[in-house]
Amino acid sequence: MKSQIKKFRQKDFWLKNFPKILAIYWLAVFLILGILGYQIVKAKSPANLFPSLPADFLSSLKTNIPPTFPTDSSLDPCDQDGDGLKNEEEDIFGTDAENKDTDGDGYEDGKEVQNGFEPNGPGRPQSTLIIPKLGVSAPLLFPQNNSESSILEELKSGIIRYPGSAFPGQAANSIIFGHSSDYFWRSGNFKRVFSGLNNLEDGDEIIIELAYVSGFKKVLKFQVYAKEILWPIDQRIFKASDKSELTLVTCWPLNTSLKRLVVRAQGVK
Ligand SMILES: [Ca+2]
Ligand SMILES: [Ca+2]
Ligand SMILES: [Ca+2]
Repeated sequence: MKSQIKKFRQKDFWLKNFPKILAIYWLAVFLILGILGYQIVKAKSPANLFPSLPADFLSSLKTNIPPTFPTDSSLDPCDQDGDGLKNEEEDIFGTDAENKDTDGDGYEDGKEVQNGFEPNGPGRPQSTLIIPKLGVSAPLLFPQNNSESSILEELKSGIIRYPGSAFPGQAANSIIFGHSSDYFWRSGNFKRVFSGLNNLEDGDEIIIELAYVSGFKKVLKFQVYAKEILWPIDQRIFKASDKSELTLVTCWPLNTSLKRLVVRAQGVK
């Protein structure tokens, strides 16, 4: 008898509270859907193309990457004139290893190269990144500002060297970003320039052609040696190196910005 009363009370409880239970159920469903929707929109938002980059990213990058601007030549015996370019780098960029300011414009060779300027004359070099296997040939741009809006604007016209990382050919890591996908309504001819990056394998060639206003030209060759898929917050993306390296970075999987596909290549002489 007692158990019958108990069962009846339980049934009565569910009947009485059914509207409340239903309301709580749907509230929970909407809440979960809302959180999921927000996460998806957030992940795909252009404003979060670089969600991983902390505010102090640039300074951390500068500490991780070997210094390119030693102020005292005695710090680096390989940099004879103390302008921030090692002797071997001066050779690559056609500058004078015994003169801090080869073109005499008031800016040292190292600072001109690092900031994407011509160390042998006025202006900036035309720079092109070529990946023969993928049929990619795109202008390599050098934004001076590492804000997301600035980088996204530059990515409409090509691929970019991340500000603060090495100039290609310097004995350090040059970090290069390119789109693998982008919203259809956004302008630009390079929205999928790095969409085939996952097809690169060890030994594949990457070329950077530099054409300076002065007429000086240089072809830099690199070979792929590693490929990784990392979370955006993973600082290994910005691995330091004391050798000439390229790190190509793009959003992955395709049509998302959830993770980063990272292709590493080392300089070939
Ligand atoms: Ca030097
Ligand atoms: Ca020099
Ligand atoms: Ca100069």
